[in-house]
Amino acid sequence: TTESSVKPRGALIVLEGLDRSGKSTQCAKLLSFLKGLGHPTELWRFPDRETSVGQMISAYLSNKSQLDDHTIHLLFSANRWEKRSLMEEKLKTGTTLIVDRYSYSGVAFSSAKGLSIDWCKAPEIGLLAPDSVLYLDISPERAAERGGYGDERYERVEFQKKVADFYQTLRDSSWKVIDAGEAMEEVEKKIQEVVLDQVKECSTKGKPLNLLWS
Ligand code: DGP
Ligand code: NA
Ligand code: NA
Repeated sequence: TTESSVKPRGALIVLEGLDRSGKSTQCAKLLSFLKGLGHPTELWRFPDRETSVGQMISAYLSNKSQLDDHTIHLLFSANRWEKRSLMEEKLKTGTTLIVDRYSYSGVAFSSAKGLSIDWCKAPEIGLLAPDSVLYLDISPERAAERGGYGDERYERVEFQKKVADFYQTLRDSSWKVIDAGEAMEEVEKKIQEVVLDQVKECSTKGKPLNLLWS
C-alpha cells in the first residue's frame, strides 16, 4: 500500500486475568496515560451491565437468577456482539479502545465449568480480534488474598484455578503476559510499553483489523 492509502485507526487493547488480578485498576491508569499523550481513547468493559442483556448477566453473577451454563455463555457472547459495530466504527475513526475482559474470559470461564472449548469459541467467531491481549498473571491464591473476593458467582479459588488453566490454552502471538504480582507501578510501565507500540503500529503503519480467532 502507498502512504496515502494508510488510514490511521485506533488499537484494540484487551486486558485479561483472574478476578482480583488488578485489571480494572490498570485499565483506568492506561486510559489516563493514553489520553494524556493526546490519543483518542475509550475504556470499555465486558460484561457491559448497562444493556438489557447485560442486566440478565448481572443478575446471574450476583446469584439473583439461575441459568443453564450454555445459556449464560451465549448471553455473554451476545453482550459482545451487541457492541461489535460500534467497536469497529470507533477503531476505524481513530479511537483506541481499552477493553476490560473479552472473548478470552468468555471461553476460559465457561470451559472451567466443563463446557467444551470449541463449543465455547464458536459464538465468538467474527468478533474483532484484539491487537494486543495483556494477560495480568497472578496465582489464584495470591489473587484471593488481595482484599478477598466479593459475593459474585465465580469468586472462589478452586474455580479460578481452572480458569487460569484454560486461559493458558488460549495464548497466541497477540498475547503479552505481564507479571501482576509486581508493584503496581512496574505493571503499569510494562503495559504502557506494549500498548504504545501497538497504538503506533495501528495509527501509522496501517495494521489490518482481524477477526477472531486469528
Ligand atoms: P467483572 O465485571 O470483570 O468482575 O466480571 C464479572 C465476572 O464474570 C468475572 O468473574 C468474570 C466473569 N466473566 C466475564 N466475562 C465472561 C464471559 O464471557 N463468560 C463467562 N462465563 N464469564 C465471564
Ligand atoms: Na469480579
Ligand atoms: Na474486572
